[in-house]
Amino acid sequence: MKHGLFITIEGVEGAGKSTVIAAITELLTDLGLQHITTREPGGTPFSEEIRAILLNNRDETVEPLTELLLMNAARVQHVKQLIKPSLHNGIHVICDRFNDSTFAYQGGGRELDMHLLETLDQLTLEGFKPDLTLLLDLDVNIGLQRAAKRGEKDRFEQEKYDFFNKVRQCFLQRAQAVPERYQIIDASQSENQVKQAVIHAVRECLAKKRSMQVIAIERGNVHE
Ligand code: T5A
Repeated sequence: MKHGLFITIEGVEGAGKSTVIAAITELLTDLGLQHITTREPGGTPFSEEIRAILLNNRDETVEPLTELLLMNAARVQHVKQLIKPSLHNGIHVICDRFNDSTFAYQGGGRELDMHLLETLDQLTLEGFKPDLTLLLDLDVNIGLQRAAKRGEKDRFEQEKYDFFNKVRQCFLQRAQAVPERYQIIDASQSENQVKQAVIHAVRECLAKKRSMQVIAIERGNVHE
């Protein structure tokens, strides 16, 4: 039985997610491990169309519930069409944002009812979750300054400090509640220090996975 690792990267705008994903890709390539990188919202052609709808600036106000439903719709497609089939083929999947972003942005930032989010999350993912979530924690102002260097702001980036601070606090609460799945990384460190911390966490996760597979093989539970 083959099964890849599912690793998600989370954090506020400009926390350095794209930067660390490049470092993880380099590590997995050096180790000769098959992997893909993907992102949310998005990841499949259909979900990328939903991403454009969600991120484009527009005059019409987008209702928080509309936003929530579209995030989850894109996720169903992404998980069923790309993430799960890749994992089942032994391919590691590195995903730029996943369901923690929904809890942080639509729950924390937009203040939608968390019970509603939990219900939709269960409907969307049926209990499926990442093996490891790296939370790049960063002061909101620093993140926004870094993100601002990129040019035109998308619809989310138009939000103010208070919104992103609620997002950050929600991420932290979720990570602190389940420490075995999350690694909180101080993203205010230099790029190199952040990359080293991320690589250490990914190596540990790979080692844990390997030792679990060895135990399963010894017990005769796995036929490779
Ligand atoms: N969203 C998403 C929801 O509301 N709900 C959901 O369920 C989901 C899935 C997606 C938007 O959708 C929202 C959240 C988002 O607003 P996105 O493009 O995925 O948008 O997210 P962004 O956060 O906008 O992505 P960014 O590209 O802004 O941030 P990154 O990837 O975290 O940052 P990165 O790596 O591009 O770095 C930004 C800059 O900082 C520098 C880099 O060189 C770069 O210039 N940098 C550092 N500088 C100093 N020190 C370091 N340690 C640095 N690391 C990076």
